Amino acid sequence: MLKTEILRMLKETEGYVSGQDICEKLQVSRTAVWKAIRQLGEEGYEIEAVRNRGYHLKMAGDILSYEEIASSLETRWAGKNLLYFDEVDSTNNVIKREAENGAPHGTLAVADYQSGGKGRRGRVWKSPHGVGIWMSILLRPELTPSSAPMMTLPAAMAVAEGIRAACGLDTKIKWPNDVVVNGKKVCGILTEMSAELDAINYIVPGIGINVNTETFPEDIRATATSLYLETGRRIRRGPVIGAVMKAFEEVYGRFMETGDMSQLMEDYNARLANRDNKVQVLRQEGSYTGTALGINDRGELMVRREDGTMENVLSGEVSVRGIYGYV
Ligand code: BT5
Repeated sequence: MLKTEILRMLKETEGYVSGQDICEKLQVSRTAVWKAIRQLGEEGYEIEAVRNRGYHLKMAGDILSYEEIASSLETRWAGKNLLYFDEVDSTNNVIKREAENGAPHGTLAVADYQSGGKGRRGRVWKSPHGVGIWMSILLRPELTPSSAPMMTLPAAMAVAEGIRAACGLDTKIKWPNDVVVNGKKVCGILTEMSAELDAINYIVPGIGINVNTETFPEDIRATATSLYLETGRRIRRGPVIGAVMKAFEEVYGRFMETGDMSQLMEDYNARLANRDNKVQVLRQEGSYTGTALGINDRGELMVRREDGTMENVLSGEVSVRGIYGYV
């Protein structure tokens, strides 16, 4: 799309980009360029036009749009098929519908607002306007259905790495599906799938990142945080999406070489927030406490119970709570 390509050129250039250069590089008319620049202006980009010099993008605010995301992606397949919505019920639902209609591996749906954001087990994921990244990606891996829940783990690693690359902020992972800073949740992941008995049709990791949220509703104030609250800076969402997707391609590649966490285990455990912590494993059959030692190559959390016996906790089976707080 022309607007995306122009935006990409403007972002890559410190000074001015001449109208002539844009026309030549993108093989379009002056009028088409002028129209696209005007539309970008209407979307909120501040683009200076100076006679004989060309166009210059002033530091953009945090705008989320198709063009903003597309021009931030440096990936081979993740997000190549991109869908953007100002408002949607849940990007996981969007991707599931797309998957049923044959959308390709790597299709990415991003929304500025979700009216029905979902957490696990029917919980609600608060997804207000203008301050977060609510996105889901379609994966069609050749794996056995029992491996699918594990996909949450590489997704969490990609979020942690993407946040580090885009904002220089170190985060930890609370097994299996949260990314945390200072013991508070900055990101949650919900992985859904469709499978036959012996094969996966598709997997949908849905990622919610609180980016510029200033205050949270009362019920999650003590446990939730945002990139803005942790860095003290306004963060642009486009580059964070780009960095997370780039990191995701890399970790997904390493995951798929073996179809499990064996190559990622060490990096994952280095970022594990609950490592060596006392945890409470909440199961329907009854809960118990122990010490979280790290994950194994199946992505299970290895817990040493107080009587010394070892348990491998399967994600999706249980919730893990820190005894001294949320992590
Ligand atoms: C999760 O569930 O953490 C998974 C969240 C996944 C959200 C993404 S957004 C894109 C995609 N589309 C969707 O509809 N969902 C995915 P869980 O571990 O069950 O945690 C849910 C709990 O987190 C809630 O019960 C609240 O206590 C808390 N919570 C809700 N909204 C929050 C937020 N914005 N930030 C931090 N905590 C939140």
